[in-house]
Amino acid sequence: MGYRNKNTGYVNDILASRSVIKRANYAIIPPDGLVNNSIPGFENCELSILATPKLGATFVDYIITLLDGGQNKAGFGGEGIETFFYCLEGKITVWADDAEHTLEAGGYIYCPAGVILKFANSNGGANSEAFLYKKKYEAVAGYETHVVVNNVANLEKIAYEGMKDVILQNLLPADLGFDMNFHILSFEPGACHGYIETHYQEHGAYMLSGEGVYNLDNEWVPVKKGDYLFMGAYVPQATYAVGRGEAFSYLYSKDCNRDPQL
Ligand code: UGY
Ligand code: MN
Repeated sequence: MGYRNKNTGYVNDILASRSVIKRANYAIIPPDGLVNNSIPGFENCELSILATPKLGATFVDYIITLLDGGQNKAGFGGEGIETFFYCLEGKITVWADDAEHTLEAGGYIYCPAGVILKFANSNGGANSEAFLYKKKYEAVAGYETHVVVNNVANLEKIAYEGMKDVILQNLLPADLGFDMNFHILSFEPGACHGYIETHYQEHGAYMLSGEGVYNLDNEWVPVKKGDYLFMGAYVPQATYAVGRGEAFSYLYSKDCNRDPQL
């Protein structure tokens, strides 16, 4: 149900939801409960806001359907704000300041603070889907970031912490200028984390494929493709991949390379 799958109106059952919102701790946001938002600059886009500072995140995540003519040519990001844009489906032209690139599924662009990101659907009249992120950049003297444009198909597949059926891909460079990174973790059915993580860093995670049972603050919850998870600082977290045949994978952000502020 819900606007994202165009299934609105009365249901023949009791209203129910898989959403769980624990502010400043964690959140599970399935697509069914999302609503359409209009934000100046975004034209012909259906846009849902995911994690924000109101939920306890230091970043903002969005999921966007770019309709025919969907674009943001007014510009996104800019002074003090770094941005990341990931093409989930379709074909999207992006500009970092004035340099043009084309993204297809798995393609992404990172724009440093001060660089304006623009984008436009270029999928021949069909919709495209994208994930968008912004955060205040935490600068460190002597280091800087740069525009990154790539596709996950080009990235090294790393056996995660020695487990061959858990694959990690790092989307941004390890340079200390970057105060965050995006990663994809992909678990074959039956694979899992090696331990329940408890760490200072936050995540916003978009489920790309498959199904898993996720431990968030020691509650086990089923999640699947299309769901979004917010994991705040220190929330215990781990997953078992379940489902049949398809890997459980998700795209997620993680802050890095900075000493926590007092
Ligand atoms: O990088 C991470 O912290 C990652 N392993 N966390 C997670 O998958 N919840
Ligand atoms: Mn983690």
